[in-house]
Amino acid sequence: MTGEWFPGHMAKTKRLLTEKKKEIDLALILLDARAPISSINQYLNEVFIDKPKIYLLNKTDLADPEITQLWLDYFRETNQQVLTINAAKGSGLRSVVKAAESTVLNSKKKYVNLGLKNIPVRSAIIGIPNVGKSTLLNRIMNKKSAVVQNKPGLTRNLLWYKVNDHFKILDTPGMLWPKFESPETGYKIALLNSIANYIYDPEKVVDFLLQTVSQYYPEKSQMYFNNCSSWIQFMEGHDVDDTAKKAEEIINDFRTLKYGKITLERPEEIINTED
Ligand SMILES: Nc1nc2c(ncn2[C@@H]2O[C@H](COP(=O)(O)OP(=O)(O)OP(=O)(O)O)[C@@H](O)[C@H]2O)c(=O)[nH]1
Ligand SMILES: [Mg+2]
Repeated sequence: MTGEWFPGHMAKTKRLLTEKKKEIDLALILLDARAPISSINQYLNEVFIDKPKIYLLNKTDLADPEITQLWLDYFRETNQQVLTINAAKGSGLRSVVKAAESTVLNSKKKYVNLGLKNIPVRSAIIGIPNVGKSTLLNRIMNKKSAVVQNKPGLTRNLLWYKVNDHFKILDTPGMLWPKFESPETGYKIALLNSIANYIYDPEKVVDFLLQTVSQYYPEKSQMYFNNCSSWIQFMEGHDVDDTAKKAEEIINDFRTLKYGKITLERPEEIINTED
């Protein structure tokens, strides 16, 4: 899964965003609260290096709330603006609009000081496929403007939406990057349903899931996986013909909360690798 793959439309999106950069005042970077660091697209962040950014941890209803709090602390301690939201339900959105406005007005202080009114706030929503960008946009617009579906790669165009006279939002296609840093990053992206399922090996993905659950959620590991921390170990106790299909089922059960709220990575992992 670390091999070569990168759909052409993603490279095109980066090029188009680079071209549109002058029209964008702020990047709203949507992350999946179940794996906030693995869902940061450094490849795309390069485009927005000199722009104000707000990180939004989405799908908080699916993540472990205690770990979400640790992630909020982590982002704040590293001086990055961050908010938690649940785009599907629409919670936390007022804070997003407010934060976007004040961040942009702050960055355009000289115009504000000149007494100019209705200074435009043009935010681009960016993030990996299926993280909830179009859902967030629809919620902010308060109507179904953009197409939403639980499958990666739905939005294919960059489109501006007008929230009010001075507030505009750009919906963008989900983007990944040409090569995952590590196989684990790929497994997490697969679990989040942000990559087409023919690209990954479900058994490797579940092997990673079992390892993670056994490390961070021993009670769940006991309850659902007989304390197995690997796919081979788990399969030893099961008589299954189609092991890939069984693995897909487990992935689906993870996504639909059958095992409860599981967060796949923790700030301590980063702090440990920085040492
Ligand atoms: N549980 C939960 N589901 C969410 C949340 N936000 C979005 N979703 C769901 O995630 C799926 C993908 O949402 P989209 O808004 O289409 O995602 P996108 O980022 O626009 O996806 P692409 O256009 O493919 O890049 C849909 O099934 C949404 O209902 C959330 O906060 N919680
Ligand atoms: Mg979309």
